[in-house]
Amino acid sequence: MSEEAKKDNYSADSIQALEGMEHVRMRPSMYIGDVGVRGLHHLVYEVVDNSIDEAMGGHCDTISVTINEDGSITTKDNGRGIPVDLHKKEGISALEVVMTKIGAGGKFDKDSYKVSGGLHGVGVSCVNALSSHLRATVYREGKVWEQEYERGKSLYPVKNIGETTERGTVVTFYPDQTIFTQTVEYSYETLSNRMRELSFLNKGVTITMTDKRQKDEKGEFVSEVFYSEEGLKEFIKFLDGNREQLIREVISMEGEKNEIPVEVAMVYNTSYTENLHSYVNNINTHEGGTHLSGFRRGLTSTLKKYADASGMLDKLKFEVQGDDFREGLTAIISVKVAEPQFEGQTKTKLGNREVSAAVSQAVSEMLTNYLEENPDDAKIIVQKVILAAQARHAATKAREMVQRKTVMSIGGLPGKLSDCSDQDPVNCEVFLVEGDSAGGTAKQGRDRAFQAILPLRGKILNVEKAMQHKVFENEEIKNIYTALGVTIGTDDDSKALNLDKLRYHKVVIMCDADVDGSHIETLILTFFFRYMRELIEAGHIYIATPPLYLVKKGTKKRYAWSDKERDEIADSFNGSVGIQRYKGLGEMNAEQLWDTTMNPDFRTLRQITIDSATESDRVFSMLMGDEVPPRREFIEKNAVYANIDV
Ligand code: 0RA
Repeated sequence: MSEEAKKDNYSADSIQALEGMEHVRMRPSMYIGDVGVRGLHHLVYEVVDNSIDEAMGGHCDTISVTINEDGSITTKDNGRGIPVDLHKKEGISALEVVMTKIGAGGKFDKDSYKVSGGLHGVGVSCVNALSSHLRATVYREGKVWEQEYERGKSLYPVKNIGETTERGTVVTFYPDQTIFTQTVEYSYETLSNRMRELSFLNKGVTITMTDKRQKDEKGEFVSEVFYSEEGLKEFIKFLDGNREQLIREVISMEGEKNEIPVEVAMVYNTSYTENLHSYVNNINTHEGGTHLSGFRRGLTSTLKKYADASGMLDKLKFEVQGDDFREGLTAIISVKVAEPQFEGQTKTKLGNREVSAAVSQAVSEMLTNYLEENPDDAKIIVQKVILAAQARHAATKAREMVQRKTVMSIGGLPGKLSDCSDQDPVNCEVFLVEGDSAGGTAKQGRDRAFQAILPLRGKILNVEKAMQHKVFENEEIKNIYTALGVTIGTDDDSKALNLDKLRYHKVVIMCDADVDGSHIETLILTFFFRYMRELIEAGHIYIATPPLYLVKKGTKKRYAWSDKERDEIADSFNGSVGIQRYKGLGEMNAEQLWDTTMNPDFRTLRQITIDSATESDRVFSMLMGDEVPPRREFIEKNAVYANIDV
């Protein structure tokens, strides 16, 4: 048989597999969510999840992820290695089945405890299908095996390439540029945040993240090693590092309830925000679900019982509610569920009924013990709850005011809002503009058919430091609620935002391109993050990018958004040029503002997405909290919204 014929014959065996793989390439979003930045990073998580599975089964304790010089990714683990023996049904090596068959999932042994798996749990074959090239190297039972693939098709049968005393799997892949057309560039920040998170969620596993595209001051590749001895307890300390702890210790538990592994850690701090983060099989469940409601139920009932018995609530004139127990609470709940049912808009809400009771019981036991053993802290917690209840009482009134104003449609709109004429929210945009004067320019420059302007006066309230009722009493914030037309859920357990009446599908924050402007931008983002997170998650929040310079020569004019661009334009104009630096939006006239920043044909809007809820939480608490030194250090080192992936 000729080489060609052999190849054809070989691939004929795997026609079935290729069909599945072709489908992944045809409809990648069905498998990895999207083909943008998120989907690109998802490829890495998908491979690493398999390594984490090995670790959870006790077969692996070391994982590394490397961004190579050429932009490809290499993951390595010291697990059992993907099996390479003949897969009887398929008639090819098990390695090839794992790499080229969709839905093979990977594990054939029934008793293997597979609960990890990415958002979609699609397996490494998906990564292979979406890579222009992939190489899998397996170290197993004394031998080294290898196979390479192009766009999911194997280039040759699995071959033995040597001997070894090691164990594990190494995968190197190049994301396919014809699939990931937007970008194939990996963010070290994004990947390392996820690796850190995974190390907290899987204590005892060493995860090394390296970026060979960058070197540090010492001339070494940028690299971090993540290892957590105590898991969630340390995760809480990391998250709350910028907040002042109210009780001595992080309260934590780990165990199994009704055969469901449950881990919980929590602490109270002096802030007024509630920070609950929940995970199922290492996936952040943004929309919560049964594990979160189980946590809430367990927390409320246990604390309420304790508070009632303590007599401290006797003087209170109204009932304490669920919310009151969670003010200033930071908690992480992590459960492992064999067959998770994910629901909700982004499929990040756990639906399994049985999990609720398991978590609720676990939390009750943990808290009951803690309160008994730490009466001083118990008292501090109850006092905090009472204060929260009193503040909520005041806040309810303020919130109802916001609510009432929002519900009134015509005439209820803020006086400062210059609305657009189109009534269809899908077409409409609202610009939140810093200051009345820039607001005036924007009002002149806009296309009034679909663009509305809401000027905000100076610095808006720092919601990170304010109690809830102060937030709802604030004029600028009330204006934002009424202008956007969103209302706040009234049921006790959720302050969920109602977006049904959202009046604009694009909400654009437009601030000066200077330090003050970026501070205001951060304040507004903090507000959206803490009070209207659903708007960010639904992709409605954007940042406008006004230019920094106008380069002029005679009648030739061009705008520049960076120093580099300014110099390039100046060079291209050759000869002496005039350069105008825009310090603020106010320095542009209406036409310039339209041309550069508001006209949909030419502007660049940066959409705000939440890359990692826990990391955003940490950064906002740092940027906006009381602890000034870390904030300064952070702002000096990074862009203000470094972790909000825009
Ligand atoms: C299939 C079966 C087994 C392990 C794996 C796949 C596996 C996949 C990956 C991907 C990256 N690292 C991995 N490590 C293991 C079970 C192996 C056995 O039963 O010996």
